[in-house]
Amino acid sequence: MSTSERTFIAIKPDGVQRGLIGPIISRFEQRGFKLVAIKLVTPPRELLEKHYADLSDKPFFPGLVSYMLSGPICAMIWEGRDVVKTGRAILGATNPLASAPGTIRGDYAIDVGRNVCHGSDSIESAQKEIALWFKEEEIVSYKHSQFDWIYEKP
Ligand code: D4T
Repeated sequence: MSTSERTFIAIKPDGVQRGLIGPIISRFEQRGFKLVAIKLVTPPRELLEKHYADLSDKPFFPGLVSYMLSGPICAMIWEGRDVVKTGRAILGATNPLASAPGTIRGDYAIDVGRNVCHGSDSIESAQKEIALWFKEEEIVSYKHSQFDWIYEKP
């Protein structure tokens, strides 16, 4: 388990339109994770089709891609110990009705087709998604900071 583990978190168009960027960022910050990249994007259809390639044969795929094209997305990379698994826990179950209260989806959503946010489901997916959504120069490093990162001390 590495302190430099990274995950890709996206606030989907419904989350952006509903003013949930701040609350979602707060949950990751307050938990102790580090924001290393962030941008608002309206990605091309091809990027979304690659992002959801594993779901391309599902009946909900066309609707999913249209929904993801319906407005800006807040794309982020968060870093920290066990951030992939813990990030998914912060988001809650894919179907918001199965998400526990206290999770993002459990507090803000009821519809699987409008589930506010996305989080990588494995370290391998995170690496692929980060490479798909971000250029290397868009990711910051805290390594040269004057101070240690308090949460990463042994
Ligand atoms: P994302 O990728 O949005 O974090 O979702 P998950 O990783 O939690 O779940 P997923 O890949 O199975 O689903 C991707 C995306 O499709 C939408 N969806 C899903 C939908 O509209 N209808 C459905 O029946 C399912 C299962 C929601 C998330």
